[in-house]
Amino acid sequence: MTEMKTRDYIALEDQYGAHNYHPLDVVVQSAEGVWVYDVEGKRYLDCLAAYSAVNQGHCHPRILHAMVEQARRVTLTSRAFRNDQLPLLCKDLHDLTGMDSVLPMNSGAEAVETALKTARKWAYQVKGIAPGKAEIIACSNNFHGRTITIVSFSTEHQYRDGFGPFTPGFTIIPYGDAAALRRAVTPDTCAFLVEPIQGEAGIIVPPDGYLRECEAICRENKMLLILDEIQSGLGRTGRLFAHEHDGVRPDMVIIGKALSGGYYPVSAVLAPRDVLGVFKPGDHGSTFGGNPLACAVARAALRVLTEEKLVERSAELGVYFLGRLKTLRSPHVVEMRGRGLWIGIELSGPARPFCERLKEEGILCKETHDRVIRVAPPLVITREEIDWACEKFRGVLQ
Ligand code: IF1
Repeated sequence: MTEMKTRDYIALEDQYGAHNYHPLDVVVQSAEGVWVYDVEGKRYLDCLAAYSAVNQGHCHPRILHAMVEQARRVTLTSRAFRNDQLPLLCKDLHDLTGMDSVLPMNSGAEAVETALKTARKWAYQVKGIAPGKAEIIACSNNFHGRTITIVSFSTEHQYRDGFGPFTPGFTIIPYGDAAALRRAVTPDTCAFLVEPIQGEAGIIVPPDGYLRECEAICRENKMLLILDEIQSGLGRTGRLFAHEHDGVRPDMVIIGKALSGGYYPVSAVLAPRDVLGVFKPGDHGSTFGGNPLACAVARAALRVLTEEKLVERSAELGVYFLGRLKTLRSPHVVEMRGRGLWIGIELSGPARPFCERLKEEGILCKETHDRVIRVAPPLVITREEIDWACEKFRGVLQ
């Protein structure tokens, strides 16, 4: 076959791939920093960053180097044996976050499931809730992953349709309303799972002090505050964790995505020892969880985050980017909101056509919940690249 073109790749994927996504018709062949290149050599500014998994920028050389060097030594031992990378990652995460215990997993959903299992075990062992009665509260419009238990407490019809029967033991409350949390608590409630900023829901920033009030309610009712920082964490909102904007201290923090800089699925649950201490050997685990390659990649990804001051960049350039976007005058825009380099442009109508037009202009964005354009570039973006992007947004939105 002569050189394959975009349409040839799309045809192959259509023919042999399951159709569980509706991607933009761009076939990426390579990427570096904020830029991705398609099979025809066209360049795009990536304003999705793989849903904040490449905060460090695509193909960061230091993470690549760490991955290659570790891959030459050993990639996987299983947890039946120990390895020399996991202890170092646990120490690095302690030093970075102050949490004194780490349970490493692979995908974000696996880390969320791990946090749910921890909360239930803690309910029975520590809080003394009757076996099988533990309740966990979550918010409407949440996104925590795609397993059957996690979609059991999703409020998005499409994520649940056809996947029943569902896992019991979850209560849903509106997001951003601490009084609703207080009303939903029962003696059997063991935890509240929440995103500090709701990503998939459309970058919904809760009222100031919301998380602080939720923390107080959790303390008063002896229940665990579990924060899902898989997307909002690791610099995306201009702080290491989004919950720092509210100054709260969660009982469990769930991280993933940028924990590997996009090189490898790495996730983890961070918690005080008396919370993760509910697990005894054999209670929980996974084949790849805590493998030396994942840990070496994660250690390099965290080093890049801190040494290249990406959290500070996100804070400073996020204010700049949102400020520039807010000067746009467009009949289509209802609201522009966000925190750090995590911006949502809410439109009066479907966002997909605008994402298609932006693609033609060399910007890759993804609509979320039909009417919001999500703008979340890698945190290595420069002011000049933001200016270039703003001109494209102006051209398409005005
Ligand atoms: C898809 C959404 C984003 C997450 C939070 C847990 C997970 C995610 C806050 C699970 C994952 C990904 C999943 C991916 C698209 C993307 C997504 F559109 F699905 F909802 F980011 F908003 N908690 N989000 O954002 O982590 O198991 O995927 O590693 O499923 O299409 P995962």
